[in-house]
Amino acid sequence: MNFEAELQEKAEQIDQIIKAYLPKEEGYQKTVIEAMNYSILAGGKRLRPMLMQETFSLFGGNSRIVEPFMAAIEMIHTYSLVHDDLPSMDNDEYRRGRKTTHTVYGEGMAVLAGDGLLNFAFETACKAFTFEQATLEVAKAMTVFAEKAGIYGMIGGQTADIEAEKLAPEKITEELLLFIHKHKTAALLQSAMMVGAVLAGATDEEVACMEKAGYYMGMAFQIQDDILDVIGNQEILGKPIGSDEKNHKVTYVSINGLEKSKEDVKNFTEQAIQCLGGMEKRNIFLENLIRKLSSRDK
Ligand code: GRG
Repeated sequence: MNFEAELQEKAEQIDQIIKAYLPKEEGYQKTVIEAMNYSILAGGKRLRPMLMQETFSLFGGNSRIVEPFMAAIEMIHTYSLVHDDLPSMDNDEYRRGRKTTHTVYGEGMAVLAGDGLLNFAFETACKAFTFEQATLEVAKAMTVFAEKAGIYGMIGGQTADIEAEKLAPEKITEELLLFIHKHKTAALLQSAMMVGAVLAGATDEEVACMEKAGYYMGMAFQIQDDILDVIGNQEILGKPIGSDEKNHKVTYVSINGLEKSKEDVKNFTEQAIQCLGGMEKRNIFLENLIRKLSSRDK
């Protein structure tokens, strides 16, 4: 099977796993659950669960214990998008080719849907404790999962990002920008790879290598995101381009220019793949996935 076909097949399987863990739309809380499911079923590349599953398999994992965490990380990611799109944050009308959650359900319900997804992510990940094997690994994975999504991870990055919007452009140093990218974007990719490794029983050293790989990947991913905001195709992206300029945002591209940014996407990608090269076994699909992301158009 070629890479594209394999990618599509895996994404479809992941969709099934996610669907199996979604809450039922019933009861007096039906509306918030509908809004949660609307957001998560809007599509998306399912990159984080895929990275988790592939890293799990890289370290020899072959059970279904990773599945609740795969669904859970997509819930965390989706909540962050729902909240990021709110009028009080980026105020975006389209995401994943559909109207954003607050546009359809109203702002209050979108806040709750994001909160609901965040909380339900932990309820879902906890289901891994009911599997027979590996309770210690699940506890370790839960620790990584919680930390990378929180104030020392994604929320920390989003905080610095929002504050940076109020700074004069010359006050935004490369160091601050790298902090933002590392936390806002890379933290969840690190979480995906580290949780996959931990659940498969990888050593602390191997998990640390996955943290590094996730960091490099995250940098490449965010720079490519900034590039697409300038030269991407709105139809393919499923959201408007030019939003960074509209919001007067200093980005990697506005500091370093398009050409250097493109080069750095390649460099960070190769560094991520080098981290994987140091492992005992290889997962060629995972390496190809990381390469593919460096030239993604959505
Ligand atoms: C609100 C706590 C909080 C955090 C928001 C994720 C995020 C932080 C903001 C969204 C905007 C943004 C540019 C985030 C950087 C990460 C990123 C490029 C997310 C988009 O991820 P994809 O491309 O999306 O994997 P799909 O839709 O394919 O799942």
